[in-house]
Amino acid sequence: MAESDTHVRRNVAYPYSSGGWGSLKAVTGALVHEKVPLRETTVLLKQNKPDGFACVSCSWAKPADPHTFEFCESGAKATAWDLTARRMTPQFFELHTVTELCAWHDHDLEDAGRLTAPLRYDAATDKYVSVSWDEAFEDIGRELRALDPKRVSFYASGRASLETSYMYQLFARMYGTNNLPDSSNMCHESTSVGLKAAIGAGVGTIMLDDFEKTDLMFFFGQNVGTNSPRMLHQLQDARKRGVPIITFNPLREPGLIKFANPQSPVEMVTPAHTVISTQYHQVKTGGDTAAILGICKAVIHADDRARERGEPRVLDVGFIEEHTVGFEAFADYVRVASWDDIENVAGLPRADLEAAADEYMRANAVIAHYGMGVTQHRQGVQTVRMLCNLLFLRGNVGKPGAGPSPVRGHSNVQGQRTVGITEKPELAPLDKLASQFRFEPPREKGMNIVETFEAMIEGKVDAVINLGGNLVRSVPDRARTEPAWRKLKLTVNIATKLNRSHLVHGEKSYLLPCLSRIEIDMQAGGAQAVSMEDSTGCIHGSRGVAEPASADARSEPFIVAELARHTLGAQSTVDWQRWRDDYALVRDEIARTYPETFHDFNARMWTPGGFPRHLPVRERKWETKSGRAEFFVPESLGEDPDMPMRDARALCLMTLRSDSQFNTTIYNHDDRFRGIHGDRMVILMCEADIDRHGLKKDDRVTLQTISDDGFERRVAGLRIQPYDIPRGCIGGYYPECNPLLPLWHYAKESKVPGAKSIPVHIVEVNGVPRES
Ligand SMILES: Nc1nc2c(c(=O)[nH]1)N[C@H]1C(S)=C(S)[C@@H](COP(=O)(O)OP(=O)(O)OC[C@H]3O[C@@H](n4cnc5c(=O)[nH]c(N)nc54)[C@H](O)[C@@H]3O)O[C@H]1N2
Ligand SMILES: Nc1nc2c(c(=O)[nH]1)N[C@H]1C(S)=C(S)[C@@H](COP(=O)(O)OP(=O)(O)OC[C@H]3O[C@@H](n4cnc5c(=O)[nH]c(N)nc54)[C@H](O)[C@@H]3O)O[C@H]1N2
Ligand SMILES: [Mo]
Repeated sequence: MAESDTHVRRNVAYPYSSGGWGSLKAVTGALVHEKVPLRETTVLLKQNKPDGFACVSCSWAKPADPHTFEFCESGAKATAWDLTARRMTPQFFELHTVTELCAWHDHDLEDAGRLTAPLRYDAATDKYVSVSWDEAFEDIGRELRALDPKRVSFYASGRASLETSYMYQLFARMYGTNNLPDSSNMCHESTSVGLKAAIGAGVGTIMLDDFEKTDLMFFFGQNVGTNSPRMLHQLQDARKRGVPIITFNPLREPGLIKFANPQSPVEMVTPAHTVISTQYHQVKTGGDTAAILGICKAVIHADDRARERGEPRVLDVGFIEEHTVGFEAFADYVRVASWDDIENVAGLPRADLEAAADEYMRANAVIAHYGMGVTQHRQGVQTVRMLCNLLFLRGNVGKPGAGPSPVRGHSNVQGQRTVGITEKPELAPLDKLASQFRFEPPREKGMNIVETFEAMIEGKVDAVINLGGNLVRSVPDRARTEPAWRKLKLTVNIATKLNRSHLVHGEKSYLLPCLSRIEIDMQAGGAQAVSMEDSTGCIHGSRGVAEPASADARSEPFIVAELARHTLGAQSTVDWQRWRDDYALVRDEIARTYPETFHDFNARMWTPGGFPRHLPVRERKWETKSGRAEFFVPESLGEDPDMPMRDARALCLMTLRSDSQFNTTIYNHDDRFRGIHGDRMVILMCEADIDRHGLKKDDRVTLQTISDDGFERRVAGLRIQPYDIPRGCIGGYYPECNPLLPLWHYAKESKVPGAKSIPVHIVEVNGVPRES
């Protein structure tokens, strides 16, 4: 208790809470900035409603009985960004060459508005020029037919619907490749690999009603206030029931500290904020394996003592015996682990970890939420497995109010994998697709993101098709990946707005403007709806309500169907035109391929709250190698192998999001929650490190990645901002810091780039080189 109290008191120093008046002001500001007409602002009332559209921002669950305003600041900004009154017409492109647009800031590119008509890059004028849809589809089809399918990659960014994603993977496979990289390759792939091995399902197991039944929640490396704010509703209700929340995060994140609910008038007019985290542990970056090990050590120690004294056991012995393998080896490892090592790597005192363990042992049902702070590390998969170890000790999987909760990113990133977007052939129902569509799908492994870019650098990729995304900005190692991208023969971009990856283009390049799913999607078969899967594995329908940004933009299913039709021609056994006109037919096919989850799909897609995917682990049926939940012995305490241990000047850089961005889309240059305004070229550093490195607040530094591969990776002009963060750890923004992240610095089992632990040196201060 004393532990919680001190943490609660420390919160007082933080002026920013998530939600509250600041949040409402930001939403209104976004609508005004985008010049959204008043009648369109009512569109927000349809956001995340059973008969409305699923928010284009994060993938958090949509409740069956939504609030009147079932949106958050981030979601409202994302909606305003799509509803904007601004347009990037072909006339705009007549006025600006691509070289000229390259000099624009990323923010200004997207801020110039929605793309309205299909465009083709014209090398003679260095401009994007108008092209008819038919010409575009015919030319892209012709180009693709002339290429080797193994040298073409089909990227999916995670926003496109289940219908579009299913069509997209089928198109790629009929064309002849499993090269289906997606954003989860940079995101929760460590979850897909780690959870699959541990519990037999690569997704989280909790649902919304588990929040009503849980006794304790952990947060490891997930910034809920910024990145999944609607979840604050459930957290706040749980806190009102007295449920403790224990957070592990190097940064003191205001969004994890307290919450002012903009939809609760009482909290808006009184300063009484609800405390979110009852314990807040500022673990060192990459220290989570060690921290979790410390908690496990305290739990197993307490159980050993209880056994000796003949007291009730601390472990859920019934669960461990009936449902798991590997417990003894794990327990032996934990018993001999040294507290000194644990404290050292976690950067936390033993007493803090014991305090967390005490709460854990008191709770009968525990949820572990986690995000990029866990997955984007060299040891990301191992940490996911350690989290499972911790949950297994007290049977916290497959019972009400308990389970792992990887909080997903893009609004349908989990769903696109569910319907076949994967480069791993064993994860796709290839035999099913073969018989359903009478073709022979490719059987060899395709390329994920890192592999696509490794191959591109070696000149082994000819074309990339982009269903959303901005890879030139989102992938690591910009100085190596951007020139490789420029050498592609063909880049095809299905997008709502112009971004850097369209300007840094291949020899041939097309820009195909699509509708946002906020918009009414009228096809030959009438107004169409689509569907997505949220972070809790529930599937929802989504129907657009706003006027389309342009009569000449097309829906994503339309564009994918036409690309497939023009590329595959008569060899295709699919009637793409019928699918294009009526997405219900696509849902019928999804139901045939995946009957356990999607049976009666068309009838069930409007179920309030969504319908749950088939997930046997919720009933403690483990689809693992052993048929049981698998304990795991970590190979190390989690130290990053690329971090030079004895180099006192080395710093560990994590790349972060602000509340004013959605990935590479920068709404503005503020980070309201962290109290940073007008500047994203910032390095968060603790006062002790500022002194130790002889720096002052607002100094501008150049960072250089520590590596011996012969490449110099630098980012200059980063302003020093004092912040509450552990010594040796610093924070910067994604994507500005991506040039520092080497392509080979990834989690070895999942190939997720280690964006949260980049080893760097300060090599310049205010333009003056530092002695090395
Ligand atoms: N508004 C908004 N919402 C978004 C997005 C967005 O950009 N903007 N992006 C979407 C996407 S695609 C994703 S994947 C999610 C991302 O959402 P999150 O998973 O929250 O990802 P990040 O903001 O990158 O960082 C997460 C947190 O990890 C902490 N952290 C860093 N290193 C460590 C570590 O070693 N250990 C621990 N315990 N913590 C660490 C950071 O301090 C930060 O608070 O959000 C989605 N939602
Ligand atoms: N250093 C570092 N790098 C990271 C991360 C990090 O934390 N640190 N995070 C990683 C993560 S978690 C992710 S998910 C990736 C994301 O990486 P990407 O998927 O490459 O990037 P996004 O910024 O999500 O894509 C934005 C673009 O999508 C297009 N778009 C927006 N809405 C739509 C739509 O409805 N349809 C279509 N077709 N296009 C649309 C717009 O043109 C917009 O410019 O980045 C990763 N990279
Ligand atoms: Mo993500």
